Amino acid sequence: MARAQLKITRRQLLKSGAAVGVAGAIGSSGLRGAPAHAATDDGAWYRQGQIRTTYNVCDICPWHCGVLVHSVDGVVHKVDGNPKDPKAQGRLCARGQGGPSFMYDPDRLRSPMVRTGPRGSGEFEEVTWEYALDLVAQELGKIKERSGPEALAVFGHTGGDGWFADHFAQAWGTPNAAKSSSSLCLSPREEAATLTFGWPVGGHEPVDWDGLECVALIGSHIGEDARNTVMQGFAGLHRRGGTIIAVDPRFSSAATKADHWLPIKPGTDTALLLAWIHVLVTEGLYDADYVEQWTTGFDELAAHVEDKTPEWAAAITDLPADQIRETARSMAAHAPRSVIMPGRHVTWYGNDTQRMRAVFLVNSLLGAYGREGGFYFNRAPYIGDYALPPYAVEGSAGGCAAEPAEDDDPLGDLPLGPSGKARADGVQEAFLRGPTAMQELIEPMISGDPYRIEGLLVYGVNLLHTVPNPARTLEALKALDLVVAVDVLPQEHIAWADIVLPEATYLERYEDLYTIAHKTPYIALREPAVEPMYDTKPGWWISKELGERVGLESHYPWEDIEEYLDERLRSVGANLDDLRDADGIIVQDGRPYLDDFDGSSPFDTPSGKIELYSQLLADTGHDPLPEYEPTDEPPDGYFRLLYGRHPAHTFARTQNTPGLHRVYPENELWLNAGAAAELGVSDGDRVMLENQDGATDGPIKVKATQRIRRDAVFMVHGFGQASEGLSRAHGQGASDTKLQTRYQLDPISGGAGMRVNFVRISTEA
Ligand code: MGD
Ligand code: MGD
Repeated sequence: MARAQLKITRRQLLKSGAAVGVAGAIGSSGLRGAPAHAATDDGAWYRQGQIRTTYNVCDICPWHCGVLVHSVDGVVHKVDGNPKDPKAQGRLCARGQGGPSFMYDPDRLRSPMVRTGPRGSGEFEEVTWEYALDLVAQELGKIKERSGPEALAVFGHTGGDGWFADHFAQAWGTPNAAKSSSSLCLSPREEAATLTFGWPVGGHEPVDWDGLECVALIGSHIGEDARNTVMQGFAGLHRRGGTIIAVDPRFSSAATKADHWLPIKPGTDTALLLAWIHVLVTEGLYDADYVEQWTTGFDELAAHVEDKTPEWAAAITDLPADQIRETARSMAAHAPRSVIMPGRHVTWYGNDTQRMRAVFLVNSLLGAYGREGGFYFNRAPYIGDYALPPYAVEGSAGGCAAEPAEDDDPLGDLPLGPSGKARADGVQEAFLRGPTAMQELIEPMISGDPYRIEGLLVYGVNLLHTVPNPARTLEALKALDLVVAVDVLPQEHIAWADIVLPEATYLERYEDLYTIAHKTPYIALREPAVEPMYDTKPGWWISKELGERVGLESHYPWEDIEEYLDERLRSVGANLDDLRDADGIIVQDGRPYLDDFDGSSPFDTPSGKIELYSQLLADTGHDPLPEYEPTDEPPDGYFRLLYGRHPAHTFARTQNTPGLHRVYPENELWLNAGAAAELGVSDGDRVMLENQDGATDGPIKVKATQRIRRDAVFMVHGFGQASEGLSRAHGQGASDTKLQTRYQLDPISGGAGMRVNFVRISTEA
């Protein structure tokens, strides 16, 4: 391939264009390419011309609601929830409505860039796509020749990560591909579900909200965790007078709507769950017929919880024994229309798979799985793949965005959720330790152990805000031979990249089809509403151009994305126009309840039943039944650092979005009012935080409140941005990540528990 012989030296690079500082290259000199009114509210955009409506899947958060995008004369003005979309149900959260503002953020990356100064200096020059892609291909080729394909790590998250962390990585031949939504989010849950039911929960938690009567929330802070469908379901339950039990050290938004708030001592939830099981079992409140027909290991579980009384748990959790008993009875009174939410961000203290198993055991005793008003079975839609040669390395990088479609028998078994491919191949053991853990790939970049990772391709991952211990990530960024970043904004890690490839936002591009495992499985379309702004390109195009340059042409045989999508849709008797005619969504039939299985078992475990006792865990040296393990206590003078969401922001990606920044410009430190008084700190004071290892961040504004226990503080994740290219977010609030120098590894899933850090408060700010 002629391109592969191209020789570009750094010296030539420097000559090929004027070097510019980060502010010039990725700075904030106003909108190029968009009319000035695009991001403003002049109230009359809909009178300015013909409204064009296109179909899309929101990418402001990984929940991925279907949206209608309204534009006039090539300017996007408004997005609405697609009424036909089973997730959006015609509505959209504040973040989703901020989509156009995200797209018209004047700080966006505008052009491919190559680094000219030292790593971290943020000095780049703008180059052409041809030049940037040739250079990436050349450097990748060197790594492969020198050290093999596995010396490249590929990190991915956000909507287009499949083109990179799945497709490109597998075709290229590296097993070192990871998604932040796995080991830093939901891998313990998916591991626990696979061990218990034989399949993971999947991207969309299958709570059957419409008929639900009682929900218990272990952490899950619905309302602040602003997933559209979940908020709609929760609001419906509240409206109907359903029972709400909120277990949270903080009086969260959900707790304000709850019948019972259990201000639990952080890290002790497994003890509470075991006591709940004790009450259900000893008081005969479990669904005995369901347990008999669909579960194994009940006797072992009953013996295991015999001494796990509410009094035992009360001493551990700081909760009254009566409240523990009363809430267990309340859940049982509504069964099977009664569930504990499976949770989503569950990497908390390192023993997280066991805590999640305990959640699933309670739900099983309530008889909730496959029952109306409990949990439905979420089945992935049938759709064929584009025919391709076998990959060099098989296995998805996992994560909630990766929802492999059911690609064989449309009437076949249950869906494959994240990492389901490993399960389908009959290698369930491989699931222990989950998909590759992102935080564990950092070490070989620094130490070379067990072998050196030399290159990193990072797509849509906010490296220095997402992975705990960013100081260690920085070390890795310094040690790597090649760092390529595909992003839309000048996030902090961009300054450390050698080559930056700016992607078009989701409103400006096509994507692979969204195949959503759901009660009614469905296929959803992302199409561009407008042309990409500046010199940005869609991820599918970047992946294909790169693939072709590194000799992977056979893995990218499609002419363009429309041909690719048409070919996949052919397997369901449709094409792109049909999908548009169907309002961007093709809905299929599911098999949501046990009754849909004609007596056969939907559970895919070795026993074909829900495994209350896990032989697989016993065989691999783990506790076959969940045990409570204490976590370290905060040292004197320190508070446990807790974190979570704000309804107007997603992770660390929206803090600079003009419309969302206005709603919540900086985070606050929730501090117990009594503790604040003892420290001499008042509401609104700005303080610095220092963690147990001496890492500092801030200043952050104190929210002195009775809504949090005395032993913990809380802040919204995603603030404390150091990138000067983010003109609004820069320097606002504090970063939880920078204070997370430690994490506790979950031995079963590989998840990184991040709530094992402590901070003390200094008023010197
Ligand atoms: P959790 O960690 O369960 O996250 O959202 P969730 O899955 O709801 O919830 C945080 C809550 O746990 C806080 O209220 C905190 O006080 C409480 N907590 C802390 N420690 C403990 C403890 O030891 N025990 C108990 N019982 N509670 C504790 C995450 C989810 O949010 C995820 S993973 C994604 S992908 C989405 N992201 C997102 C977003 O970025 N922004 C908004 N607005 N919504 C989002 N929704 C989703
Ligand atoms: P974001 O901050 O949203 O989080 O991890 P990330 O997904 O890494 O970063 C998204 C990145 O993608 C940003 O760099 C953004 O600019 C870029 N981006 C946005 N849109 C696009 C696009 O269209 N194309 C491309 N190429 N890039 C785009 C989330 C992860 O973080 C998760 S899922 C969880 S649950 C954990 N939450 C969490 C936490 O609460 N606290 C701490 N300290 N760490 C956490 N880590 C985990």
